[in-house]
Amino acid sequence: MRYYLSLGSNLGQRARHLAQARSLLQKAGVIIVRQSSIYETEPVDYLDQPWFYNQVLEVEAARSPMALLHLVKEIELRMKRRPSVDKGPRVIDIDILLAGKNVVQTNRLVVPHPRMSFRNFVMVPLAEIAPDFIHPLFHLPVSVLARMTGDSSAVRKVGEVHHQVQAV
Ligand code: PH2
Ligand code: MG
Ligand code: MG
Repeated sequence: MRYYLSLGSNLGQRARHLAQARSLLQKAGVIIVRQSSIYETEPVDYLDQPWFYNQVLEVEAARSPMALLHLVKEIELRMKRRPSVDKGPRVIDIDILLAGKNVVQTNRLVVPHPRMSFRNFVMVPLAEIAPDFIHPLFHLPVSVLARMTGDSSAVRKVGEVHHQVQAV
């Protein structure tokens, strides 16, 4: 199944943490199909913390949404993410944004991610690699939703990347 994942880090060597997360995903058999540029982003929700590096990945994974959630939690633990204040600083955060056109609503996982459409740090990188993807609940393309976040937090590109990573 095709997924979109959001990566975030705001502690230590942020770019290296994103790279390590991508590499651990690949080692677990997840294929990174496209990746956005990395953006430096102003914190939202919990404001008194360092700026983040954020990136969005399009991946192909032969796993159910719950199995992919299990894997990303394992990678977060492996990268020594320690419990912190809710929405506070972290070495790595890996969130499942979208699982194809599927809608998942369980206690442990909600997809599409319920806050994604209100966050520039998600929608700007997502629109870079998937502008035409139709949000399965709002029925609008990502490029349109990215202009409707209502979020005024700053997002700036750190480095350009080659979007195409692996052909499937
Ligand atoms: N993650 C949060 C809370 N706030 N702000 C930015 N800019 N980037 C994030 O990844 C982020 C955040 C909780 O996961
Ligand atoms: Mg998060
Ligand atoms: Mg998370």
